[in-house]
Amino acid sequence: MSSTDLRAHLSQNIIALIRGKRKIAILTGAGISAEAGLATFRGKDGLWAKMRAEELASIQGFMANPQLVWEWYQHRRDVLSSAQPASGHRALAEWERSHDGDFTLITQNVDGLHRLAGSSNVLELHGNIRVTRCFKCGREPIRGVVEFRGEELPKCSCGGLLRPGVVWFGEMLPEPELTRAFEAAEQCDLFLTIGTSSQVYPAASLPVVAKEHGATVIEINPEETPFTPHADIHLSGGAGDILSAMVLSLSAI
Ligand code: BV8
Ligand code: ZN
Repeated sequence: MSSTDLRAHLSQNIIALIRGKRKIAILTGAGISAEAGLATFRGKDGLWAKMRAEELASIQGFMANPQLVWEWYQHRRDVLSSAQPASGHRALAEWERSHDGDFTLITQNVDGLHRLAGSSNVLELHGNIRVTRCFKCGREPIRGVVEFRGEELPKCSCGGLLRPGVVWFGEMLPEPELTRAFEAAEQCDLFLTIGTSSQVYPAASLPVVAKEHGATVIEINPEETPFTPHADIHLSGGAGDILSAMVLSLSAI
């Protein structure tokens, strides 16, 4: 669909609906960063396609093979070092700036691209890949960037192994981010779930909570997900195209 058709399609039935909403909460997943060149997890050529999630993104996986896990995260950090926010990230930052009301951006992504695009009220539910902390004492090393280039595994001053500051399977999500995310889902009158396969909990329960509390829920994804049957509106397409057209139409008088 061309962007003008998309705008026309959006303006007839969605812009009017969105314009009237004051409390907006948004959940993003890897799909919004796919357009920045970052692989998703469960897509056909996704990060999990070659290896099992549990081997790479869990405490057991790290303890069993810290080198493999460090190689994987170092590779993702290297790819991220040249990535720029995509049009979807930029559109959400623009929308937050121009919105008159509450605007909470909840992300499962660990790439930091929402903040880089200028979004300010961002809740990183799964941590940030650029952060490093000690597996043993939890401290974040004061020295600069920690890298793993295949030799000695990075260590903390306490002697513990350092690890990426992300949330692995079986780990609790950070507070107060998680509490604020559920508060935003309960109190919002519009919830958008964008670029996520809606399979990882507790993040995947946020749009369900929003719906249960009376919000209008819009899903933006080129594919259907387990949440699609529960969405009020499913916009099938890329985050960048749809959000750019949406924000452009919202800004038109
Ligand atoms: C926890 C590490 C308490 C960081 C990740 C309740 C029910 C069932 C299971 C559980 C539950 N509670 C807990 C669990 C277990 C588990 C879980 O949810 N398992 C699932 C798989 C069944 N959850 C946990 O362990 C969480 N911890 O709850 O602690 C606890 C503790 C012990 C026991 C019980 C409870 C921790 C979850 C975090 C795990 N960490 N990764 C990293 O390396 O990045 S998971 C990984 O998946 C990433 O973090 C990622 O953020 C997350 C979600 O993936 P998506 O973002 O959705 O990406 P995906 O590739 O799947 O989908 C991309 C989508 O984009 C697709 O739909 C595609 O169509 C779309 N797309 C593609 N292109 C575009 C697009 N969309 C728009 N535009 C495009 N251009
Ligand atoms: Zn330590």
